[in-house]
Amino acid sequence: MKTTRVLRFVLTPIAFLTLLACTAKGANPEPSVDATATTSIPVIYETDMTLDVDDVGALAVLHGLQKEGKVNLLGVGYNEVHPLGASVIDAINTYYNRGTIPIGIYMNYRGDFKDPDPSDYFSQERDFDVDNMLHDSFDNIVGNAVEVYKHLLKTQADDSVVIVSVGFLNNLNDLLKDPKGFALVKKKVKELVVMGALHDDDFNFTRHDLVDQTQYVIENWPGTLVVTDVGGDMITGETLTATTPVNNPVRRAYELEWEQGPNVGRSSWDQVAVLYAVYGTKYYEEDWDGSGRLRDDEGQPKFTWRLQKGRRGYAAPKNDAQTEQEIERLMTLAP
Ligand SMILES: [Ca+2]
Repeated sequence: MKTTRVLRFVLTPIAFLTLLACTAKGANPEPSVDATATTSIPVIYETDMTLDVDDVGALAVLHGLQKEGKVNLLGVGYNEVHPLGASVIDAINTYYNRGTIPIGIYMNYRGDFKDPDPSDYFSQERDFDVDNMLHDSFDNIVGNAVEVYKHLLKTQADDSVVIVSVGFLNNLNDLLKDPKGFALVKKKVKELVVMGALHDDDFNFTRHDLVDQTQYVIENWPGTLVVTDVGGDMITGETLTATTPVNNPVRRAYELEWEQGPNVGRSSWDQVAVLYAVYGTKYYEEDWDGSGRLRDDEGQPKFTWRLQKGRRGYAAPKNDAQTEQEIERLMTLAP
């Protein structure tokens, strides 16, 4: 509780002022667009980057895909509540020369975010933690996630944006409950890809007492929502130390996570979701039959949804080894 309350008072004014400053400067409000991005997929990445490190790997994959012209990363939503989360995301974006990408953070006004997660790769107050790596939080918007989403979506082509959620669904719940947010999602978003177990998820869908928000998003998302839950056995990030420089925050995060040191990888749930969002049926089998099932945080049945073509689906890699290799390749690409 204490952390939550402190966060609310520390982050809210900074974020609000930053958002105001960016608007007041009269700076071009258009999201950053790479010159090569004309045929690429506009993506918003929604992450809980804190406890586990596959969120870092998945952001690296998105930057790799952008380098290859396949993605235009419009912004990042942060659905955990660690006060240094935005700095870590910005440090990674800065390493890839995209430090002006807007970052939307969860505003815990209702205090409904229980037991925030700690991190091994930031917040330890060591000089070499990822939040202390090179970045500038004042050259990009850092604001309320709902406002950042609306700002990003309004300038995009209809039915074009893909949102990839690899953490909790609190930001997207708030976005749907905002009337303008809902209208923009309906008009501009092509697909939402969600990392979470199709049946009885016990982390992304229930942690922090957010199971009602999860149900709301799965029930009310106005377009296509596809779940992925494969990746536990796919270990990636093992070659970051050997193949990328010491100033790479992705490498640093993997070395610090669980205090595991160099040349050790981690499961790839979040990268699997990102790769599906961009590669689709080239690498994945889609399933539009059957159902998904949500349990509450006590493990009791709560909600069941039907899979249906174009509305609710499930996707898994056709070939785990091929997908794992592609993730490792993209995670270790130079900026
Ligand atoms: Ca995650």
